[in-house]
Amino acid sequence: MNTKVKNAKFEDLPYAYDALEPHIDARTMEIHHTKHHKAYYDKMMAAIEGTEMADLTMNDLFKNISKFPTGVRNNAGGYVNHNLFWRIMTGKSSGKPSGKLAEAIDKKFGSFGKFQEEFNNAAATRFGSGWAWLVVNNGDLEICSTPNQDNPLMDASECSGIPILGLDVWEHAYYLKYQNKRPDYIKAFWNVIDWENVENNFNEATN
Ligand code: MN3
Repeated sequence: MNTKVKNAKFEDLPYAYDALEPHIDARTMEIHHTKHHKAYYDKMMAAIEGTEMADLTMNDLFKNISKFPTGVRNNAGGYVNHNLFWRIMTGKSSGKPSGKLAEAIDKKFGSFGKFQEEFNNAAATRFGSGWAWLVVNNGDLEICSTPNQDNPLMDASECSGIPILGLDVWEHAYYLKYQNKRPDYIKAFWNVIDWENVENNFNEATN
């Protein structure tokens, strides 16, 4: 987020497209990354070229996003949201958080199970396209959701904080395998969370 927008890179996934099988299928991952994510990136780069936005850090762009065109909000959001999404998943999930993050979840939500319930609810009830988030807001964990490609770091976002875990609930993220059954996709997501990376995000956000 400290990189200048004009220097943003479109990166490969940190694992193979089939790494999250059977929970998230390879075809979905490949289309999601090479078509959807790539399109957000390309459109963002085209929109910022030659403007004052190009020299802002991504962080400053998000903090001032309400001043800029909606197309930038949508495409820069899509670019950044997916960067986070890929990195908080793995084919070798530990299944549960540990360390300081586990303690903070228990303290805030009562138990890991209650945390899951609340997160599932945020993801299932987000109408239309959007994201469910676990954020650190003023040092405290919160669950929330946003429409479209909004990110909690944007000044115009419905929820605020530093996102440490995000779930894409756009139909393109699950329709090939789960069709209209978003709750089944949400349930499957718990099998592929990279808790080590989420805990790193938590530690950075609470520093
Ligand atoms: Mn997506």
